[in-house]
Amino acid sequence: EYNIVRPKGYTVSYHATPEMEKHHFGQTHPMKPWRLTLTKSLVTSYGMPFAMDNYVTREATYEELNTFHSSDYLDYLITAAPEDQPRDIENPDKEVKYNLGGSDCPLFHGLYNYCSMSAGVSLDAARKITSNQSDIAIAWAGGLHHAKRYEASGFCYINDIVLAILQLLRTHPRVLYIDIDVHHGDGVEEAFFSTDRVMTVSFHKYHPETFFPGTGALEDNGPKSEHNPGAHHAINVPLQDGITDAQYEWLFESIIGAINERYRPSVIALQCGADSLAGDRLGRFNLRVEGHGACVRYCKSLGIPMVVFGGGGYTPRNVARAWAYETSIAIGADDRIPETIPEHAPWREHFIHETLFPTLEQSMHEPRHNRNSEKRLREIVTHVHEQLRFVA
Ligand code: ZL4
Ligand code: CA
Ligand code: ZN
Repeated sequence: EYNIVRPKGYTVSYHATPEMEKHHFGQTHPMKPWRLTLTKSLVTSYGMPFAMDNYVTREATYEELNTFHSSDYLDYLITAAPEDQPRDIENPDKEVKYNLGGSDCPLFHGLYNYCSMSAGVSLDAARKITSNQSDIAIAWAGGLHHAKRYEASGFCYINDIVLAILQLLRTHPRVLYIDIDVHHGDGVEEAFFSTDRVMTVSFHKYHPETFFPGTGALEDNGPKSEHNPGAHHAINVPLQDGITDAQYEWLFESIIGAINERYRPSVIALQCGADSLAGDRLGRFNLRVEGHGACVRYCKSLGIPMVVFGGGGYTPRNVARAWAYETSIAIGADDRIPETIPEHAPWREHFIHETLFPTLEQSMHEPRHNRNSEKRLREIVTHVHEQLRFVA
């Protein structure tokens, strides 16, 4: 009814599984897998599935997870039960095995299923790119960028992005990884520290003492040990509270534009964490859905195949808005979908304001003070340009 048709000349695939959405991290935990249900329902209400190839994916196998994660860690993840959770009210973050069972990465019923589902979605998306069956593959259930080879971290247990990039590397010489989650994409950065076939770029709030995970300084560009081909292939864009759409879009286009010219990636992996939006429960920025989506539009305009992942996002109605809007950008329907949340959308009552694009005032009681000076943003761009001189 909104005249949503398949895009001309390219294919978009949408990868999901309703299985993932039924899992719970715990009543008050910020991560709500249910936000994926809300996203899917908004995408469907706008009629977007008509314009895409839609896949319901299977769980990733142990062998697939093992291409990055250690067997010791996976074996524990399979068998660890919520009963193994250290219940210590005095000290909820007491030392635990593989960082599992604390308040950030709780053990919950069906945890292994949740993890292998998320990884399955991202791997499926990456495979559609490597087999040339899709040009933009969407995996909102993925994007769990903090997980390490042998350890869970920051709500992430399995690094589906690393697994997907390993798949992309089978047919692509150079992968550009871009991360617009408000947190530093440390797990993905670290996994590819020693190769020049993956360049990682993370935009994030940086404040080592107070903001997780505390890494990702401007000067951290990959270990500069002798003969490390991966040196200079990690780019970090450390930001402060309150950055606006205009500043973020300028930074994003200056930096990604320069990287694209110099590095010439053959495929892009874009993590679209929605906790960089204004009004996010954990976030600190003043981005609107339009500004967040502009990053997706810019990447698409480069005309390179792309896998699009989810990630953080702790105010579910805004996560659904951003990822539905970004789905519309992928299929080229962003100028055709109405700004008002469809009349017939289930869950419509969750969208307090009935628009896809809430204003800053609608997103939060008081917009955050912007602590990013124009001078500092120019310094960041200059530093990135200097790093790129080392890139062959
Ligand atoms: C919570 O309310 O900064 C977990 C986590 C659980 C329920 C009740 C338990 C109360 C906020 C966060 C105790 C909570 C103590 N519950 C949490 C150093 C910390 C140790 C844990 O978007 N405490 C750790 C991780 C970050 C820390 C952010 C972002 C993931 C991603 C990709 C991960 N961890 C201090 C905090 C709550 C909770 C409320 C919380 N945890 C906020 N920030 C963190 O990049 C998906
Ligand atoms: Ca980031
Ligand atoms: Zn995040």
